[in-house]
Amino acid sequence: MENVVISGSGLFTPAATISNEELVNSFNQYVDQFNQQYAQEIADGQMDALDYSSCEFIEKASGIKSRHVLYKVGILDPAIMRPVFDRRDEQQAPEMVEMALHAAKEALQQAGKTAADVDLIICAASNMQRPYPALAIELQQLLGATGYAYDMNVACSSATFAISNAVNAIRGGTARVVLVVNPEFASPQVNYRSRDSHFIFGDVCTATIIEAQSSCSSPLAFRIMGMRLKTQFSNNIRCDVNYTEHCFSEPDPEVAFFKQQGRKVFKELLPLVAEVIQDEMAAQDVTAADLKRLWLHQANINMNIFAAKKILGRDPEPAEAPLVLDTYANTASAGSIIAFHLNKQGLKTGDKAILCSFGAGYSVGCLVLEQC
Ligand code: CO8
Repeated sequence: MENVVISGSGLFTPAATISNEELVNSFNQYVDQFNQQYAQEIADGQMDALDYSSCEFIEKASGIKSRHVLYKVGILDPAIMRPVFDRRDEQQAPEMVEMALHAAKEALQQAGKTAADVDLIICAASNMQRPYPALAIELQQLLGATGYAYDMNVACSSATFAISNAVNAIRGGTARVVLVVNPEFASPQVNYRSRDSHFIFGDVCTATIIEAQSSCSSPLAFRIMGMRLKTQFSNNIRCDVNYTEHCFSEPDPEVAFFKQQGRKVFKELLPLVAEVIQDEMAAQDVTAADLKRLWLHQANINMNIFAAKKILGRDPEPAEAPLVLDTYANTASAGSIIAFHLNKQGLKTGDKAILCSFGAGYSVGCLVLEQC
């Protein structure tokens, strides 16, 4: 079987940030206004008063201190509480394509490749700004790449599932150099009026170049030794927005938003994640002692530490299982790739590592990597 490597990675980080303090301050102003507006209904027992959010809770429960967003305007205004931005016309690339273009250029440069070398582009993310034409095809045109391109969505596991598709395309002979982009424009899907979830997501885009080891000229590449994908249906992380919404006589005002049962996700997903990683390690004859790094999905600090401990059989050193949650928050499918991109230095040839995503579906995507 042909050896396939990740030969470059890229990251686009929006300039604007929102700290927990800013977010909680705006949320608590909204709570005061709501409770004042509905004081009578609350006093009569027809409605529950809203509770304040807290920075202490957010940081302790999730590890998140701040997040990047494409459009900060509107999010913190208690009368608006959503990103405010203009609809783009057909002549302008949508935000996701624009973000992907930046991340792609860095990944190509790292891999020592140009757009002319790329013959497959996969845009893999939790949301697409339109169903068709595929965002990946617009990116293909803007980059000046040939070959073919398509979009795919496996929520938080979109990046790892797309890398696995890239490996299979290379081994199957339908592509030689694949660009995978993960533009996660999450902020429009966040319900900034929900105390349970207003703090979770940030916007970002990652990119990776996947190619045959025989064509790789990158000074830092990782051979994909093994891949294991797993899905198991759950309603505990869900979004129902879709093109049929306008047909319903009673449109659901919450339909566009991300919803989850965070506790259940935590409990049900972790055993699945540990099983998938351990099964693939066994298949590749890789032991915990061989692992030099764990680039894990970034949804929750406690979840990451728990997963790393289960895999390593001991507490992880911070550098072994790097966290980017504090500054990036949960960035869906991009999270494990950000951890990889920012923390792939410092390993030696032959060192083994795990790159693993997990999230809605449920879905788990695990890659066992070896530094070339
Ligand atoms: N401030 C203060 N208190 C709060 C807040 C808040 N903001 N929110 C909740 N509380 C309170 C609750 O009311 C509760 O109080 P009480 O004990 O009195 O009932 C208490 O805090 C504890 O609440 P929880 O049990 O809900 O808190 P947890 O400790 O479970 O933490 C988390 C909540 C952080 C959400 C945690 O459950 C978690 O991270 N779980 C894992 C979830 C996960 O990994 N999800 C994956 C989602 S990402 C994904 O799959 C991609 C989807 C597609 C992307 C979409 C892009 C937008």
